Amino acid sequence: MSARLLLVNGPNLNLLGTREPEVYGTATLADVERLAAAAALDAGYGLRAIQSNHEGVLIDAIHEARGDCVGIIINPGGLTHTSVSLRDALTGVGLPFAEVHISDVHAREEFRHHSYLDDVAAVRVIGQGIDGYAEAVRRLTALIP
Ligand code: CA2
Repeated sequence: MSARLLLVNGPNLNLLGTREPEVYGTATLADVERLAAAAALDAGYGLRAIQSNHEGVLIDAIHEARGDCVGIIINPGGLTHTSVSLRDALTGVGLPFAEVHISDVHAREEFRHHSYLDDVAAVRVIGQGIDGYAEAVRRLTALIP
């Protein structure tokens, strides 16, 4: 069986494709998960995907990736800008991870400019729409021995 990646999408990303197409495009979360799984397969990896609107559920999923996955691709949604606990979970499991943002957070409100993950992420992909997930898979898997 091939090694696996964990794809984590945080709060409100289940709304993709339903609102704010000018910011987030028209693709759905299912499209994102399909795209990332295809990129993982191309790179020789399997992929497990989770989305939750609950910080603790995301943290539990990150903990469970230890021993099961070799890397994590995460779009933490708004928790990017608020959550020390999510950062601690990611550094705590010690897996390399890619931080993805669909929109260009640096071109938006100032409160989106700060990330609690930016200095510990192995890869960051920002403002490339949903294609950024595939790019993150490619760049992260290139770093995994
Ligand atoms: O650009 C990104 O991917 C974000 O991580 C998305 C978060 C936002 O808080 C970050 O600053 C940047 C928000 C996700 C909400 O997604 C929606 C999608 C469609 C409709 C409404 C919200």
